[in-house]
Amino acid sequence: MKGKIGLEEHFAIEDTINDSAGFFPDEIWEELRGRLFDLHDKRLRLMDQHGVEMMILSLNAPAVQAIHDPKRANEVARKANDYLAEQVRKRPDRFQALAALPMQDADMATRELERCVKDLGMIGALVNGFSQIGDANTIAYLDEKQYWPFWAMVEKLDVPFYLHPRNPLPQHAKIYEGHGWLMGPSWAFGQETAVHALRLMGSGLFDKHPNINIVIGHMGEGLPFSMWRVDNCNAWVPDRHKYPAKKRIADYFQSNFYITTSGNFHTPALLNTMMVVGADRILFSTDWPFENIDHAALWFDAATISEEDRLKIGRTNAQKLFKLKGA
Ligand code: GRE
Ligand code: ZN
Repeated sequence: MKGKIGLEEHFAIEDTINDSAGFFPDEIWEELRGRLFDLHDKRLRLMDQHGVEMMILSLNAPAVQAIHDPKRANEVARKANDYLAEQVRKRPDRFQALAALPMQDADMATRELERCVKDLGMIGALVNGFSQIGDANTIAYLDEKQYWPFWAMVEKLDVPFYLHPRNPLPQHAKIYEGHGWLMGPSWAFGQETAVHALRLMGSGLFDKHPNINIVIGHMGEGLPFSMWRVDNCNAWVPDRHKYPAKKRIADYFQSNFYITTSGNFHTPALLNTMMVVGADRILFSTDWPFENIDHAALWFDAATISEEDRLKIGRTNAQKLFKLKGA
């Protein structure tokens, strides 16, 4: 399929590049390092080869979320955002941008989001899970009350918010001790992000701000498969669930969430996701440079779905969600 749009597609700057090391053997890291810095060369060539018309770009992970000092987090976010905006201005037909945000300070994050959207022309934000604030061990999740004024701005600006994975802190990762292969994209990323998304759904945030659109990657971080059980576990027990939100968790999942195919190029997972949220809420993505464009595109182009759904998932859903030209 030609004209695909991807929206979990990363780059890095000098200040953040090393956050992506450590997930890969040295020789692979050399390749990835180059891929993260490159925008206009190999990246565009591969996009051309595999029918990807546009990448909506975002900074690598955890990057700004792991900079404990709020002032420094703000500086690095601004630097990355200014750089990205400058690159997008060179090829707005091929690249658009999601803002990195210093969530260490909700006011700062709100101001930076507004600046990125209004002054730099960005079309959304991407945040890497919880933020470390003041020291390595003090963390905040995005459902916490300090962030609700920030969410009011997300709704007001009407831009999608991508909730991207990061690893849990070591003290929250005891279950993975001695089983390091489960950290990162194989399992811990998805677990961390799924719970974070469930916290948002149960918090009542979407009752107060029903027009917020959250995007999650990796075919929904396992949530489509588990959503029925989340709402129905022990359904014979009265008042089994107590959370601030008014509706079933699945109601928010189906109204406030979009899901991308990033890093999960598997047709049974896609079909399950289509059955749970529908083809209108699923969007093609690769997770470049951590996954290969050819793996994503060759799978997606041949996946056993209708051509109508392929066009929606590959292109038109993204055009609509991000109000891109041609929508
Ligand atoms: C990602 O962005 O999803 C990612 C990383 C690091 C390793 C693998 C991966 O940030 O998929
Ligand atoms: Zn990613």
